[in-house]
Amino acid sequence: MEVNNSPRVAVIVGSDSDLPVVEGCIKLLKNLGVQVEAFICSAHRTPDKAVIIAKEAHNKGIEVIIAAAGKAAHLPGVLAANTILPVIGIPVKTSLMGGLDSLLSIVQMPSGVPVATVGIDGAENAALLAVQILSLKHPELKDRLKKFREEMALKVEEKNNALREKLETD
Ligand code: RP5
Repeated sequence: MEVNNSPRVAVIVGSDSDLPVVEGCIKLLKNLGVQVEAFICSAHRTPDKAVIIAKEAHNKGIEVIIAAAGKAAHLPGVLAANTILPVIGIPVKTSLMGGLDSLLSIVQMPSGVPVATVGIDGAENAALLAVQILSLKHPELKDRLKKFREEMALKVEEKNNALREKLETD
């Protein structure tokens, strides 16, 4: 049963310690007009729940799953194994290995079960990639993505102008 026609994303973290990493992701998704459903769920500490969330996601109207995890970061892969929805993995930076452990755990999926992996702590890119996928079905998101890119380019141009002005006056 589909809940409504609004674009909807699930953001799932492996621990509450991952929450600061996904705050920006959730904010950006909401700013772009995407409904967010959030869960704390561990592939290792609550494995049954991870399977249930993945299996029920489609029927709840979720169209993309974003999953952030650190260390032996198996959450995105476990979710991907239990749904055909696209799963975007965010490797969380860790104190011992800087997030390389998380990155390799998420990106090196076996052939047949992909996880679209963004950079370490790449929460904003995860949100944007999710919205780009959603925009194929929800055309209103295309205009918002274009506006986001234009504003981003404008900010770079402003910094460029400020730099050039500074060099001229130095
Ligand atoms: C992973 O272990 C979580 O995604 C988290 O990044 C990491 C550490 O979890 P805590 O010990 O902080 O709960 O499952």
